[in-house]
Amino acid sequence: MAEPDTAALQASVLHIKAHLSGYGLACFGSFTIERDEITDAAPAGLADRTALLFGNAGGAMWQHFSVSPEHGDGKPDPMNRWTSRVAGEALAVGEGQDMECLYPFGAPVWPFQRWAKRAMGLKSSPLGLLIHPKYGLWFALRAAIVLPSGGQLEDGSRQVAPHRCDGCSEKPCLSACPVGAYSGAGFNAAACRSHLASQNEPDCMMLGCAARNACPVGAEWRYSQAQLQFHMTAFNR
Ligand code: B12
Ligand code: SF4
Ligand code: SF4
Repeated sequence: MAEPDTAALQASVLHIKAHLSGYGLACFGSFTIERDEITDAAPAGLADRTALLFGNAGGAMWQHFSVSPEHGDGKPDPMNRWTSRVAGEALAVGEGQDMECLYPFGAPVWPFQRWAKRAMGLKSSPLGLLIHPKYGLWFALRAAIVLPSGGQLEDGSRQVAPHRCDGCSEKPCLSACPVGAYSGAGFNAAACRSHLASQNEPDCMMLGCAARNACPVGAEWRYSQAQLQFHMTAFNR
């Protein structure tokens, strides 16, 4: 197969980024898909291809999602359906022929955190969530758009982000959970869920995970109460 035209690809990528930016979804950088990350259920030919990672930080995406038809239609997985729709539109607008869109939901389970580490130079916080030097814990990954085979972008620069947890001696995130769900042994989802289900514990469901809220980094990017409640409800289904 012929190598894609770099100028045409750059133009296509600019359209895709602009379209997604209009929905509060930012491009967080690019990475290469490694062979051992491909599962049997994956579309063929993804190995060694460059992909762009898209996600949300703070409340930018919520402004758009919260007024979308998906948010109000009462059907399951509204944010996943909204994401698929707007990413599909972006590929159409950008004439993204021979591109694939991969998502952090559904099957197969793609290693989005590993990809974000490569694309953005991030590291994990003690909570398992990646921490960003500016947005703290208040960002998430929504889609990876895989460029055509052989497609390269001119701007392949990578930054290694400072890891804010290194300079955080008190680590308030580790002592804020009332049931100690975060420990050196990983995240105890069962303990968290049973606490969230107890009738006299409205705080995390109303205000968001106390451990995540305890982190001082990027506090100004914290999600709104409506967005926090939406994510907590989705987690606790
Ligand atoms: C399965 C899953 C969960 C499971 C188990 C997590 C686990 N122990 O691995 C459960 C349901 C518990 C979970 C919970 C949450 N999750 Co989750 N989850 C995933 C999912 C779908 C797959 C992870 C996976 O198995 N990857 C497979 C391996 C091979 O890929 P990997 O990148 O190498 O794996 C990394 C993770 O497993 C991670 N990890 C290990 N332990 C833990 C523990 C926690 C709590 C998390 C979040 C990650 C994590 O470390 C690995 C190496 O970096 C990812 C999306 C995705 N496709 O990546 C989101 C994802 C990791 N979750 C995410 C989030 C935000 C959450 C929640 C905070 C949701 C919420 N309420 O908003 C909660 C945390 C609980 C809480 N009280 O709030 C984000 C993390 C964003 C970030 N800043 O890093 C992701 C990337 C989804 C997204 N759209 O951005 N999650
Ligand atoms: S409270 Fe400190 S250790 Fe915990 S996530 Fe935030 S910066 Fe990292
Ligand atoms: S949501 Fe509440 S119970 Fe669950 S891990 Fe966070 S602080 Fe702990």
